[in-house]
Amino acid sequence: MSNQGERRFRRAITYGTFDLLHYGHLNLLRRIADLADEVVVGVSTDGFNEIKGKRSMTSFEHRSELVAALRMVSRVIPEESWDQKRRDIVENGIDLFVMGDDWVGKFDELGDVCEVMYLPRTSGISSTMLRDAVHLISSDEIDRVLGMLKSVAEVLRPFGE
Ligand code: C2G
Repeated sequence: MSNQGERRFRRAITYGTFDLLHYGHLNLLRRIADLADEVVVGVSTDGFNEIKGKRSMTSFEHRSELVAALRMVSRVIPEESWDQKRRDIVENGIDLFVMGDDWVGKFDELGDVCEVMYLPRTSGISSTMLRDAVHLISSDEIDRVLGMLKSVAEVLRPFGE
């Protein structure tokens, strides 16, 4: 963790859905906090998720509460549209815009109002992976439990006759 002196920027911003908050999100926010004194996060609203074509397991309220609870996050604002970034940067006195490098190049046009940086994504984890794992476990798990219940019913049947 860099000390106050090394931080090159005053206030950074990043945006995202942050569904099923995981260590990939945390790694990004931690690295941003190493670069800037304050970190503002634009959390995508449920309505904007629809525009992005993204389904999230948890609501905007829960996703933004979790992000706001992180020690390195100074403030959370709603992300409702693709084109609010420039206004957010100017209105919030942002001097650093950061995204994971799956977005590399996509926001370079903001370079005239602040520094634009893309940091490497954390490999091996994503909200999609976690979402799929939850669905996978639930269907497999249900099948396994149903099988067990059927076996128990078979054993008990003679006693019921
Ligand atoms: N991220 C990461 N490592 C991961 C997963 C995500 O560094 N393993 C980063 C992404 O690159 C992004 C941020 O975490 O910068 C949030 O990721 P998502 O919640 O998936 O947000 P996204 O759908 O990329 O929305 O206007 C910008 C959009 O709202 C970004």
